[in-house]
Amino acid sequence: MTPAPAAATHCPYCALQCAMTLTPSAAVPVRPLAAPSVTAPSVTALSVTALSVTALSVTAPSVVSSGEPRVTVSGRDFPTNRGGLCKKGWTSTVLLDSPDRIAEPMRRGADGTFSPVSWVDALDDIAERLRRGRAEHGADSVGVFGGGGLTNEKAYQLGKFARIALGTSRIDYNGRFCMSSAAAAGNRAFGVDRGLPFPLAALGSAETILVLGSNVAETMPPFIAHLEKARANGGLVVVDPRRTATVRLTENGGGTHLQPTPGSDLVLLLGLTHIVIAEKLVDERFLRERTVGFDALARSVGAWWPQRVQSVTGVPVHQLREVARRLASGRGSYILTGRGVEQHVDGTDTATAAINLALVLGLPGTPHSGYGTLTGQGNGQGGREHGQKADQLPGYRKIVDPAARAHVAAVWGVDPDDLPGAGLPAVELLNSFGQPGGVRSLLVHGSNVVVSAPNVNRVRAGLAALDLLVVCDFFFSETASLADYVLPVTQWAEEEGTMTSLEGRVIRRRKALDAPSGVRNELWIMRELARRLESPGVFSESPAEVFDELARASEGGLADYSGIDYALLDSGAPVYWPYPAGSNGTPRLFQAAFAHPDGLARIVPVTPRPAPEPLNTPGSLTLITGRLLEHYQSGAQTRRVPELNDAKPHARAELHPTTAASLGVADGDLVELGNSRGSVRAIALVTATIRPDTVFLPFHFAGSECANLLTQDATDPISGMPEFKTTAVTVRAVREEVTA
Ligand SMILES: Nc1nc2c(c(=O)[nH]1)N[C@H]1C(S)=C(S)[C@@H](COP(=O)(O)OP(=O)(O)OC[C@H]3O[C@@H](n4cnc5c(=O)[nH]c(N)nc54)[C@H](O)[C@@H]3O)O[C@H]1N2
Ligand SMILES: Nc1nc2c(c(=O)[nH]1)N[C@H]1C(S)=C(S)[C@@H](COP(=O)(O)OP(=O)(O)OC[C@H]3O[C@@H](n4cnc5c(=O)[nH]c(N)nc54)[C@H](O)[C@@H]3O)O[C@H]1N2
Ligand code: SF4
Ligand SMILES: [Mo]
Repeated sequence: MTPAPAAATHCPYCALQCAMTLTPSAAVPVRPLAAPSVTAPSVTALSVTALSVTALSVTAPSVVSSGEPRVTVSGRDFPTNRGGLCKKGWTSTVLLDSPDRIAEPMRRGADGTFSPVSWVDALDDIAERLRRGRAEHGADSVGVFGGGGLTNEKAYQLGKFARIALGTSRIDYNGRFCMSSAAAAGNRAFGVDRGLPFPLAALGSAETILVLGSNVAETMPPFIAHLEKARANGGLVVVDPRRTATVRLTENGGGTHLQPTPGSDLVLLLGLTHIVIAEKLVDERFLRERTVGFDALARSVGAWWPQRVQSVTGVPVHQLREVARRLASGRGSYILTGRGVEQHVDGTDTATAAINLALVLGLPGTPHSGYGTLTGQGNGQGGREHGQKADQLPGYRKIVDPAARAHVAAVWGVDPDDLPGAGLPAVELLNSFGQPGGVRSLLVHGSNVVVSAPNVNRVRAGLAALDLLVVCDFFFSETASLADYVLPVTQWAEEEGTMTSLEGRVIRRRKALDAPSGVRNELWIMRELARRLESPGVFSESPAEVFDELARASEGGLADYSGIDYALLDSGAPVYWPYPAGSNGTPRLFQAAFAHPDGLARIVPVTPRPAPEPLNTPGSLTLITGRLLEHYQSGAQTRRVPELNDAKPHARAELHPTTAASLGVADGDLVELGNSRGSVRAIALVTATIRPDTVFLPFHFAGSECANLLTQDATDPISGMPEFKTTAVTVRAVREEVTA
């Protein structure tokens, strides 16, 4: 038997898109697997002080198998991960043969149990019910919820399917929970939103890097190699209310930890900007030649003198001054934001304040410096460019723009007047379920909303009120378990496609093995439904054909892919968008001009607003939520990987020793966190890494451990981002129950 060739591809999980090679097991040379080499080099966050950043990328064993997967993973050298992978990457192939995998379409019967059904029967019935729903309640009664994990091809086709096969405006996706605030701020300031407008490896030349609200050491472990120079220079500054694994990289001379009160980052940034202006550290020439709006900003930060900022944020004046001066040193400074500062009701303004600080220092678009946001999901960047967003058409175009409608309608072969208008952002979409005039039938592609959306009790009630819920997934996720139909789809190693990573680089996902016979690619599912719905336009099931169409649809847009095709990507050339036909792409944006028509960046003054729900009220703690190294998102995938789940089987509520003592809680005790929306039970993890006024929960767990039972569905007025990061809760010990 000739072994199948190895496939050069990328990890299925986060936006770092670490390069990996998948080798079919038969092709793996037989070699003794000595005990140490079968253990994946998990970059454990807790051993960060001992971690040699370079060793991480080179000492990874080349072959790791967990169980006997049909393919084995090896890290592949690439500028972003330099051969390194985290635990999730090493164990990613386990899910291809997971016993939980859904092998054929499933239909929920009247008794609530699922039974198999043929593809033809499932698709016929779904199409008929969609057609009926549309006839009775209008096209906008059908909704689509997409995901930032979908390939560019699937994300593009889903947007097209919604607009022309279903005729609905009601499409949005989980990127609204992820990148929408930074995207809105980037569009407003620079005229374009590419998360990192420079190659990631450029960070390696910086002497100062300010990381606000990101815990990259756990969320993208191989990333930390790019922080090494700044760290060696003592210039890594991490802003986080917790002393995270990333914060620990600042210890021993690596840099500075600023530990603000949760939700006070906007004030912190206004304070840093105030100091930069007051100490005359601004880049006057840059401001004059490349920006507009400085005078209004200077006036607006006037009131945020250091002492006042200290009293709001808790960050001492001397640290504020040190950080401002260091950023202005002129020796290469980057400012990066993550979800910790963006997932708030003022997330767009906070990201704007970070951009304003970068602009007064003259960082964006200049060599060895810049501002960027760290995109999260595997295709979180591409997923926000091709039309899954409620207000958007491919090429990062606006659906309300007549020229954009005309261009895209021509590519799709439809009349521009037949395209629907703008729909509803994710939280409003979810909250419309079962409401008069709201969505009654829903298709979900790549999200587990009953775990990951804010205020999930409300989401669950909305899903229950639907006439039809169809979920495409590999597993019975918590959302799939509520569906009328679950359609099993191919996983990453079983399909071809492209992804656009956090640095705006388009990369190839390659097929390594055949999918189980009962599962289908989503491009095929969309084609089959479109045919049954007698849709206009062409719905190809070939990823390369869909990509070529996407490239044409994007032509002339902000995210222009028109010069890219599979042959170019397969040549291994670095491909950064915008990549108009005939160009060589754009590794570094903004070198000559920003993307506004006049080429100037906009400095937009922003000011703090009162929180929708008060924090720090007597008797309450501030709940902050985030991630653990071992789990990905709603946990639908990683809770099914034994090695990951065994390491972190439950949500643990992190409490400061002083707070725990005052509540009478010891490490390992069961606690209940509650507020008006719900309650969560979790085991206490008593740790001094957290502030006494806060409690931390990861959001990867379901059932009574689901953090989003407590979160608010109040949203940012510009981006629609929910307030995921802060919520007031009460915490009490649960006495009657004994934990294992
Ligand atoms: N292991 C793992 N890695 C992942 C993912 C995953 O689920 N698991 N998901 C991927 C995705 S989609 C994303 S979006 C990224 C997210 O990556 P990150 O942004 O790094 O992740 P989070 O843990 O959500 O938030 C980062 C930090 O914000 C802090 N924080 C909370 N509130 C505040 C605040 O008010 N101010 C400040 N300054 N900080 C605050 C938290 O303490 C936390 O340490 O990770 C990607 N990588
Ligand atoms: N409290 C709190 N809540 C949060 C956050 C937080 O920090 N705190 N972070 C938010 C963020 S940044 C994000 S990105 C969201 C993410 O949360 P979700 O949107 O729930 O993301 P996943 O858990 O990745 O869900 C993806 C689902 O789709 C399936 N899937 C994976 N790939 C594909 C595919 O190609 N096709 C199809 N059809 N299915 C696929 C997986 O099996 C899984 O069930 O959570 C948000 N929720
Ligand atoms: S950091 Fe981990 S999860 Fe993210 S792409 Fe790399 S291996 Fe995958
Ligand atoms: Mo995300």
